[in-house]
Amino acid sequence: MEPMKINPAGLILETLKQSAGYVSGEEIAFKLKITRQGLWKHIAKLTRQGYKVSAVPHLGYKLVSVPDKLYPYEIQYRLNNKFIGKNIYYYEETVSTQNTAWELALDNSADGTLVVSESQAKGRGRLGRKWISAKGGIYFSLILRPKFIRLQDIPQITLLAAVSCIYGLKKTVDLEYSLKWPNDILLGDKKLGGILCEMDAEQDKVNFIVLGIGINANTRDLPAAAISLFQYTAKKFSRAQILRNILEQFETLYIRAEQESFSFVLKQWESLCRLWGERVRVNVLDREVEGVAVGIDKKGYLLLRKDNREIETIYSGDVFKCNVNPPKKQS
Ligand code: BT5
Repeated sequence: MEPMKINPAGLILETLKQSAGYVSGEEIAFKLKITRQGLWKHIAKLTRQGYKVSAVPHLGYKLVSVPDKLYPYEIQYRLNNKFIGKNIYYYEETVSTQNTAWELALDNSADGTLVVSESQAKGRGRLGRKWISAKGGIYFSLILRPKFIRLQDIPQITLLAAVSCIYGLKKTVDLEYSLKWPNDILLGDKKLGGILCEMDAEQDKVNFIVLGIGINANTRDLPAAAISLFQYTAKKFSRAQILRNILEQFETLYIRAEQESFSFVLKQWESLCRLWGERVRVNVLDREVEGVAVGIDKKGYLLLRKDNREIETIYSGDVFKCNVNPPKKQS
């Protein structure tokens, strides 16, 4: 499938969005250096994509409504970024944006390239778990080629992404979001989104990172432990706007981490996590550990105070509050 990129249709949209009233066809055609017939074809294409454009003889064109789609020109409209999301590959459906992004990364796609899809046939979480990816959600992967990140810093990219998601979401709609170690974005006590960080590395050198994020925005049917913005508020949101806000927050934090270090991200992450002082159970691959969550260390790993008062550092696993049952196992 061919990716969708910014094209004259995007520029026509931009012109229409900037005007409250009608814009004459002559004016648009002149601005874009295309014929009136060419303009008409692009408008027809936009209409097929779900845009409602009013066309009135002698007056011109006016944008009436925009579909809730993650089209590149919707994401990039007023995107205030230097490199994150400057290059976008859009799909109606992919197997997984992680797979597509990985192939593009191997094919030398630029730092900050975004792969976004309306749905995924086989969206995945950590350890090959399934990520429900029905239409209405936001599914995307970023290709990152950081020069400043060493292998041991990689978990902190997940934390940085999580903080960006909360700030980006808050900018769109201010709700009770929080974070759960290591990669969950919660709304109330249910999972609103998740982050998957995969990388290509050799020895201490990180070649590229494929950072995948899934957010239940306008999704309807989800399991009991999950929630979408729509389910929580009974309102629909512009997914393109949410994604744009997240991308802007991500670039700001990423550049700051490059200039300073990750320590500010760790502080922000800690302040957005509601686990501290809670008794939790952690499933660590082949065993279970119980204790009180007390914080994260300088590298972003979870610190657990066990009953014998020893502090154990948890490098990976799934955390559950002791009064909450873990969700049923999925393949
Ligand atoms: C994650 O894994 O939370 C990472 C999810 C990353 C998804 C994005 S979407 C774009 C990109 N392309 C992909 O293929 N993946 C990334 P983990 O911590 O392992 O959580 C997985 C668990 O979350 C599942 O086992 C379910 O219990 C639960 N789950 C599945 N789908 C969900 C959904 N849509 N919302 C909330 N929880 C879900």
